[in-house]
Amino acid sequence: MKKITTQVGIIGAGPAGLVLAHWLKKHGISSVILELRSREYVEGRVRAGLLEQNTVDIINDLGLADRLNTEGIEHDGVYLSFDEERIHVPFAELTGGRKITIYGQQEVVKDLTDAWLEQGGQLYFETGATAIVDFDTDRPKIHFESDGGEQGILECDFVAACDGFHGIGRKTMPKDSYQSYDITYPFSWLGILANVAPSTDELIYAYHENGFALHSLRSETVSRLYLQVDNDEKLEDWPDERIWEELSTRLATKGWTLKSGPIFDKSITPMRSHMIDNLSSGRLFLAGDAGHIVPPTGGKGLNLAVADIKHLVDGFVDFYKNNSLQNLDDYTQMALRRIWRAQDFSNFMTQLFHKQDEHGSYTYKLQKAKIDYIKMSKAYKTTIAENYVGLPFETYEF
Ligand code: FAS
Ligand code: PHB
Repeated sequence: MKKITTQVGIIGAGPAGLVLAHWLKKHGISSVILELRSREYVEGRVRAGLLEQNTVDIINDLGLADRLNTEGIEHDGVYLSFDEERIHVPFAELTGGRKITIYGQQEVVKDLTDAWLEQGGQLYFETGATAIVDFDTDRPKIHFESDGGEQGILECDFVAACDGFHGIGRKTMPKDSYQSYDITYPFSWLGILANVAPSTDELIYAYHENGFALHSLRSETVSRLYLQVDNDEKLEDWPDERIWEELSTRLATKGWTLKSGPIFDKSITPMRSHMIDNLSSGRLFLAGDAGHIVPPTGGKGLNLAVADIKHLVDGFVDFYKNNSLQNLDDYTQMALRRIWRAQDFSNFMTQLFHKQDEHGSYTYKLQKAKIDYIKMSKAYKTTIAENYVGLPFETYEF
């Protein structure tokens, strides 16, 4: 039986687990990461692409942003389209210069994994955590099994379950220690990556009577686009021509054309809002998708995972530097404020831009009323702007 010891045992080498490992190292706190999947799989997984100002600042503070700062694409604003009419929200102007950066999640994962291994960091790929025990003591243990079937135990002071929605972290939490909240939306996102220059300088979120569409990007030569589809639709129902046709229709506006090109990645993602209102039990702490899922319409998933880590690191540093558990006891409270903010904003954007009822219905009229108010109100634009770029951490210290 393989035995490993460390200060913080981390389950999952996604954005949450990797940022945590690097940030703890910066404070001289050791950690070991267990990752169920292979390095190729984790680095090849196509997911988010929108980084909030806070996330970019944190990766820079960790000294891991060389490629992000050269290849990431900064945006000052976003286009909101409704019934083929487009308005612009200049969020840098409305938030004192805060911006978003478009940089693929898998690029973030590649950069942080490369740096962690180059610095001699311990990261076991194809090694799944199978059980978390003794987390009600001061020496919790993570039982793990590597792909080759080798069993092992990782003994530590704290367990950080950064193992996503399907991980064992949340499943290990005592059921009576939290309340959970769930919404599954009656639609999904069909997402594509295509080798074609983006047809827009900033993102376009579009409501159309055929359904939602989003024009995002990954570089000057790669576009990332999404379409609202019904939950029972399959990729085989969507040949490339039909995808480009529908994108052109839904993103249409006078004097603008969508360029199409070869699609090299296609996936359908269900849309859900999920969270539990307690992120720790004893020495077990949850962060990221392990504790909460938001629909991607607000671009919050990855950013919320990184924000949790800021509060968790505050807790671990307080323990190892001041021998105090105060900040760790406050972890859930501090993280929940931002999580509910992101839940609300992501739900708002999802309700505003997705087709949910007949065109012309009362629901549609309310969506239209919101868009008209955004058009006429600087205050409303500012609300959307500050939520979209992400509120500074100090805002939540009330
Ligand atoms: P992650 O899920 O990224 O990482 C968890 C890791 O834990 C995984 O690598 C997993 O293999 C590992 N793991 C699980 N169980 C384990 C075990 N027992 N032992 C060891 N390791 C284990 N957000 C957006 O903002 N925009 C998007 O467009 C967007 N698209 C998405 C598309 C999809 C299909 C999904 C699922 C999510 C998407 N998201 C998007 C949200 C996404 O970005 C997440 O919020 C982000 O990955 C969360 O990061 P982590 O919490 O680190 O979890
Ligand atoms: C993306 O670029 O993948 C992206 C951008 C904004 C979103 C969701 C996804 O709201």
